[in-house]
Amino acid sequence: MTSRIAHAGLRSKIATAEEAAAFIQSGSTVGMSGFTGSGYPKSVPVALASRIEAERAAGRPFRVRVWTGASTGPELDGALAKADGIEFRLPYNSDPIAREKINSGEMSYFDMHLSQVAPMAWQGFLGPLDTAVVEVSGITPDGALIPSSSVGNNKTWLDQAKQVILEVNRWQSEALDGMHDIYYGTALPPHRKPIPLVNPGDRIGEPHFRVDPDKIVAIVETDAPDRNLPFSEPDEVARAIAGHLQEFLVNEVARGRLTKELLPLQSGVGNVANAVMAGLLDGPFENMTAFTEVIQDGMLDMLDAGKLRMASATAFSLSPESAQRFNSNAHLYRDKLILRPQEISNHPELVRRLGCIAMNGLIEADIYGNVNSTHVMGSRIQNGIGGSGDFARNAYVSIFMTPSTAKGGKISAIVPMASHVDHISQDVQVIVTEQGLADLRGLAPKQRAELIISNCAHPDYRDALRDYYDRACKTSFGRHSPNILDEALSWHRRFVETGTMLP
Ligand code: 0RQ
Repeated sequence: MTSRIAHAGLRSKIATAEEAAAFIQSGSTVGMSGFTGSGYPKSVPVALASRIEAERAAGRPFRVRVWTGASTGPELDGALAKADGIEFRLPYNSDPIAREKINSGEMSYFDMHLSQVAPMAWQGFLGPLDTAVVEVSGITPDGALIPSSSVGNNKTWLDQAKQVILEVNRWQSEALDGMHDIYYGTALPPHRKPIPLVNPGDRIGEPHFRVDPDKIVAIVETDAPDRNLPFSEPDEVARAIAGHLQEFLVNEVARGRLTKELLPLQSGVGNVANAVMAGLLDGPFENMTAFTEVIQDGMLDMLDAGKLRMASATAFSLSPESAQRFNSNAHLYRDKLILRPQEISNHPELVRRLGCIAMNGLIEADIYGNVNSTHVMGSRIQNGIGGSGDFARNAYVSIFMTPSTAKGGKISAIVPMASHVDHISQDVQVIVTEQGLADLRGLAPKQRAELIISNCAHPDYRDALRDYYDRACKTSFGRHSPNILDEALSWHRRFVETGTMLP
């Protein structure tokens, strides 16, 4: 097996995962690579988890602070959370074990806008970074690092960490080399300059990461697949949502507000977002582009079909089958895909300049169109805000989509008052459920409520919402966004007490 480490001097740093994990101290902060199940280190975190368990068994408590790009895989968040080894986590988590620890109050979690992680680290708000653990797909003869299937915050971790551990994963396709665009032009205020990107396909940086070789303490060679969850086949509900969205976009073209190329697409995480991409595959749009965070199966299909001209993102988020398909044919995508640091893929300046069409999932929306993307019943974190805020506030049009009910109909996704707000009504311009679409642009709160209740709410909850709204209009303290304070969150209380929002 040929080594992917082409720098002769760095070969002397090759170590086992256990030897590498021994460089990490309890109480320290570790910046790991990884973004939605791709490009995360796969062997050092597992070795670290074993060490944490052994230390604890010997009566020595051992926990670390973990920073990443976004969610990772079971070998990172899952293994470390299971070992009870994470004291503090940022900026995004979707691992079920870590979620339980966060929701039971055992793990602190700072859920933040993904574009803000690197700037905040540079500004010093997050504290010092002790160790970077970064997966790469190779090391060049002059010691530059060829990124892997996600870029995330790796540039920042490599620059800021006192010591660096690398995993060189030969499972990653060698054809990834040249697909990345690592921009080194960011600065802190007051020295910031405009980011010179005016098209989603512009290259403004370098293909590789720079790293100070003296900081590298260990290099572990791996051969392990990224582990993303498979997407479920779009069901009737997802297909209906995709259909309403498609109709909306066709209408926008007919009115001359968009062309057939649309504008750069941003598509969020999850099954519904993937189904929407699948829907666009059959739509009348051509030569589209994406300026987004993750490339999902649906986008790969659109690239294959020639519907999508190119996609810019920070990571892949492919099902195991699509990851295999991409790996075998990666060279075919060389001119069509660009992976960038997440501070660039999600940069508000760029999202606003390009005029992205943002499409994100939600947990619940209220009748005025405030959106909760993160908290179940106002207190249990599901995943995190991720990049949805970066895109929603700055997009050309900000669309949120969801099935109208959750948990088999026991929860309404449209509620009198959102139990937590991630996206204020001003950042929410369109809401779509399988029931229909509400175009809220230019509407005042009461007009928004009429439309959301009629078009988006499930019939099982529609009358109750209308009844609440009618009474609120008559009795509310203010009549701009009428609410009945004692009742606004009663649907959530009913669910917590009885297991259903239905009376
Ligand atoms: O939980 O699997 O335990 O049943 O939430 O819900 O309906 O499968 O939808 O996969 O599209 O995810 C908002 C979570 C939607 C996602 C959210 C429960 C539901 C299920 C998933 P189960 P669905 P999706 C940029 C964009 C924030 C980050 C973001 C998300 C699970 O889109 O995390 O937008 N968004 N990033 O049962 C209780 C409700 C519920 C509910 C759904 N009202 N009450 N549970 N669920 N609605 C990309 C990145 O940032 C990486």
